[in-house]
Amino acid sequence: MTTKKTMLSAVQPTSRLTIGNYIGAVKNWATMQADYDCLFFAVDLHAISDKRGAPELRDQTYRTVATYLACGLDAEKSTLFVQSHVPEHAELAWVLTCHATMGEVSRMTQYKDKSAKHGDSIPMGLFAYPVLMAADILLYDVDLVPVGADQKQHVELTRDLAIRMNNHYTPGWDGKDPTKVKPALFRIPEPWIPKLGGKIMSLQDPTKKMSKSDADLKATLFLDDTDKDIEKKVKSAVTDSGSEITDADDKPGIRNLLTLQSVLTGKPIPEIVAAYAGKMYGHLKVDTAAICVDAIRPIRDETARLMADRGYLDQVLKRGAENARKRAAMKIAHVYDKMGFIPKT
Ligand code: AQP
Repeated sequence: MTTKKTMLSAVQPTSRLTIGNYIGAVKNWATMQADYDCLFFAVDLHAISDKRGAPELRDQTYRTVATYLACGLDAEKSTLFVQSHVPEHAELAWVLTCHATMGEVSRMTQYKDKSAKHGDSIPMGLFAYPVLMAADILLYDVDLVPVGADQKQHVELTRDLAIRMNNHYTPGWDGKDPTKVKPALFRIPEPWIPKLGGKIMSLQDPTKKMSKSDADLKATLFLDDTDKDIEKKVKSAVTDSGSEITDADDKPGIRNLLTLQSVLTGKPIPEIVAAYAGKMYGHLKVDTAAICVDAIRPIRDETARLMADRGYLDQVLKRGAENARKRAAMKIAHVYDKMGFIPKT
């Protein structure tokens, strides 16, 4: 039995991973995995909340897992799997759907942003997405969920649902009097957001988050972009009026480049700014491009190597799913029991 706290996080295999997914999420998972009992997975069930073709989904799912490994996730230390290999995620999602309210789910900012392009035909899956995410987390009694800033609201919804269900099905769970404490139905997870880099911005519109499914390919640095593409994209990044390199609210484009540099080199932003005194935006772009090339190149090369070895990826996923399924089956049986479902014989 491990005494480590449990940590869980995931990426949607909707497209190739971006430097935003890396800095806001996967890079931190790799550093933290030694200290936690970790579950990392590709949320393929989430990815179909916006339609895509079967070959694309399959390829992106493998690519997501290969990228995880290339970014330093270790299949010997962490449980790596694919969401659809553990059917309990969908089962618990239905249970939570019956306890969530339309009002609280419709307040989710990401839903408002992502549904805007669908007019009157918003897929229900897009609406229910945060409830499935809550199931992903609550299924494993998770302590910590490292995410980018855009997902904080979803972790807060997860906490609200867990507290609601604990109060209903395990009343007294949170008693401050230790003699009254009962085991809760669900552990209440905490979000973890990096102090810097929790929201890397689009290179073409620095007021908008960099997203892997942005239609404008120049807006996004993918973790398998060529060196030339990275250089071109960073050099054509939209910057701000003026010419002084400062970290200021009215210079979101410059701030984004400074953030990329700072997270990837470990240098504090004021030190980077000081080094550019009297220099032009062009200098900042050239250096940022070189730093991004150095960070992305090994990830790209290792991802390509792993993508050519499907047998190995399948082996990693099989082991991960077996481990995750054991934990998930125990949890769902406990939840069903507390809710009054007749046990399977
Ligand atoms: N730009 C970003 N900066 C920092 N962190 C980010 N994340 C995403 N974009 C940035 C974090 O990456 C993790 C995985 O994200 P996801 O795939 O589950 O969904 P998302 O937040 O919707 O990411 P994308 O890239 O914008 O995907 P699409 O385009 O498919 O919707 C999360 O921890 C997220 O916060």
